[in-house]
Amino acid sequence: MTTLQMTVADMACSACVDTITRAVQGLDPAASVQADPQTKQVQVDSTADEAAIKAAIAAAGYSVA
Ligand SMILES: [Cu+2]
Repeated sequence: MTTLQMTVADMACSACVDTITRAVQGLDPAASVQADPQTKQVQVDSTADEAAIKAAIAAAGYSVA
């Protein structure tokens, strides 16, 4: 299990959080996602590859750094 901390600057509301959570859990159903639209920080605990998680979030329409 790896903990990743990312910045998703265009995450603006709880619907964005839901979209991002679903995108990550589509990759790894066991992933834990904590996302805060205020700070733009997303923390993911997952066994999935970092690049794959970032790609899934990007595919959902968000820019991830
Ligand atoms: Cu939103």
